[in-house]
Amino acid sequence: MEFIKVNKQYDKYVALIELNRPKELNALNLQLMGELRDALKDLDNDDDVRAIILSGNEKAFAAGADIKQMADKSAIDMLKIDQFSTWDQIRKTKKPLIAAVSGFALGGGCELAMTCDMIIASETAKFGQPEIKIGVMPGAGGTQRLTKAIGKAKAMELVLTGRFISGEEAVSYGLVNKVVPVEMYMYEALSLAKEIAQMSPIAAQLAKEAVNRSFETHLDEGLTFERKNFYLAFATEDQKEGMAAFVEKRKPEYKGK
Ligand code: CO8
Repeated sequence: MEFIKVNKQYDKYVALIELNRPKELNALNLQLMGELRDALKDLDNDDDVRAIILSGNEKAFAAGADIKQMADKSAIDMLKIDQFSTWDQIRKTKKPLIAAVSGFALGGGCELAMTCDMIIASETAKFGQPEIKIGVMPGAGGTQRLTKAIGKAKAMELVLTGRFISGEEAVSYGLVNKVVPVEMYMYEALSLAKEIAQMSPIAAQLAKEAVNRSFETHLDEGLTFERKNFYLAFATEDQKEGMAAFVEKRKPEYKGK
């Protein structure tokens, strides 16, 4: 891996992926995105991983798609490159995925953070969709996910002006779970990941799928999907263990079975 670093055991059951193109502010070129897709697939298949943190560095989570790589491309080139199939695979990651964002999360960087399940931000974080300033528009879900996260009025403002918002603002709009001082954001993301990693990993996967379904379908179908996943949870040993532990007043030991 050239443009990402993967630590499968950042903590017990918690893996960390760091975007690693610091000189380019982690601009998301095609190779980086391919590496990220492969790493997530690998972690998804690893029973020793129950939650994944995705981070950049203090200065940049990611400053967007690699503008230099796209600048000369025609519409047909972009169609043939079909980079969004990679994004679609990333979106299908089954394990809980937490973005730990410091510095710039712009354009594709903001979209990548929103593709994650939760966002922890540092006080220095800057979120934005500045594509309009370079003559294009968001293409990796920005117009959809940002609108669902923060509502039409604010999303329209950010997408049409390219303005950045701070971590504090992002929390107040519901885009971000929590904002903390820069020296704390990785710790905070890890605390959240560790808490989730204590749960049954199958229950976490089923619950994640069901929450995501609420964005993709109407209520009736979403409720049916939720119920099926709820019933499926009763096929696991973890369900027996979790409920027995409650009755016996002890801590559950989940095995992911
Ligand atoms: N692509 C390529 N290189 C970049 C990018 C980028 N998005 N962002 C920064 N860099 C490079 C700069 O060119 C510079 O390189 P060099 O030293 O060789 O000139 C280096 O990173 C450092 O950047 P700056 O000197 O500009 O640093 P500043 O601190 O002065 O400014 C900013 C930081 C404000 C973040 C500024 O770099 C900037 O405006 N960057 C571009 C932000 C942007 O427009 N992002 C949206 C890109 S388009 C997009 O994301 C489309 C998404 C849909 C498709 C997704 C597919 C992956």
